[in-house]
Amino acid sequence: NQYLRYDQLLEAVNTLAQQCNLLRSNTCRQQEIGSAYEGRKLIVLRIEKSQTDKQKRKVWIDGGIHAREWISPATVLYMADVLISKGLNRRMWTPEVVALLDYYDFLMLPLYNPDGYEYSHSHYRFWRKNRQTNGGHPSQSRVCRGVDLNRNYGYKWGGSGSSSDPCQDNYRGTGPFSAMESAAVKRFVEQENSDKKILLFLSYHSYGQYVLMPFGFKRGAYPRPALSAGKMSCVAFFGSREMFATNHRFYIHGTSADVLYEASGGSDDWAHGSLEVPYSLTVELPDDGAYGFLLPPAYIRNVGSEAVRGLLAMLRTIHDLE
Ligand code: 0X9
Ligand code: ZN
Repeated sequence: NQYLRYDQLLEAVNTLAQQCNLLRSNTCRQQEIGSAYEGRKLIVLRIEKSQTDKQKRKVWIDGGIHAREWISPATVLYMADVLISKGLNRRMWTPEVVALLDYYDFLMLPLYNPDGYEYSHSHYRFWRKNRQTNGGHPSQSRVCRGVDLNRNYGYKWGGSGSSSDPCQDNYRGTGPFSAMESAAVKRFVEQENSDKKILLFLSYHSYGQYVLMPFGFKRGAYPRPALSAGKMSCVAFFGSREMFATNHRFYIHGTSADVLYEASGGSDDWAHGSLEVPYSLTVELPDDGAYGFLLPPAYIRNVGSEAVRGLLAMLRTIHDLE
């Protein structure tokens, strides 16, 4: 019902993890994968029904990489809640979610950019980047702080749609993974994918209502044929179709560069291009511009429910394709 502050959000994740383990012991774990520039924790919630099944594939889900996109962390938290209650609580469970937790482990980072998120609550609502100082920059202006974490990834870093100017909102940083937050995520995701177990990589943003696939760094660059060919667009389409069916909000699907704009150094491009994760998508949550980033909290449940149904449809589609 409301957009939580950083402390409340970590408390909510903690509560979820406890509930999860009451329903089924040793299923959820919180992992501190690193910290943000100002010291706030980066917490991944692992939902893992069996630690011994070596066949299980993994699903990575992150939210809140951009500070002002408040609906994103709220939605990722909502999705974790639904996976746990419908997958583990026998009073609520639905067979599809129960089966899902048998097939996949979920690694969820609801709040990627806690410093920026707090700043967008306390000082400036439309802040986007993290909050690091950009060493040696002569300007005292506060806009010259921060790195756009979604321009800081190592695949095709430094190309179009990213800026070398620290005062811009899409500042790419001094080099690939120069930001503490993205470096922590890189380290963790690479380690989790050392056996190529990540099947689906999802990043939730707002706003615009898109399901975006690689590549974003240049127009006319498409997912790797050997890994996915047309399959990824099929997954994007069925995800957007299901989200439309839920609340009649229409999502456009396509490659980022083709349907949105060229932007290099994004997480989705890195997951697919460098890590060779077969399915990598960025979801731009509602709305389509009426409220934009200022989406009222009354929308959280709606957006959460369509995001959950979209996720299930994407996983169902992947299951059928693989
Ligand atoms: O520009 C972005 O980082 C994303 N849009 S947003 O308005 N939430 O900032 C889109 C990223 C799409 N992916 C790539 N360009 N790789
Ligand atoms: Zn974003």
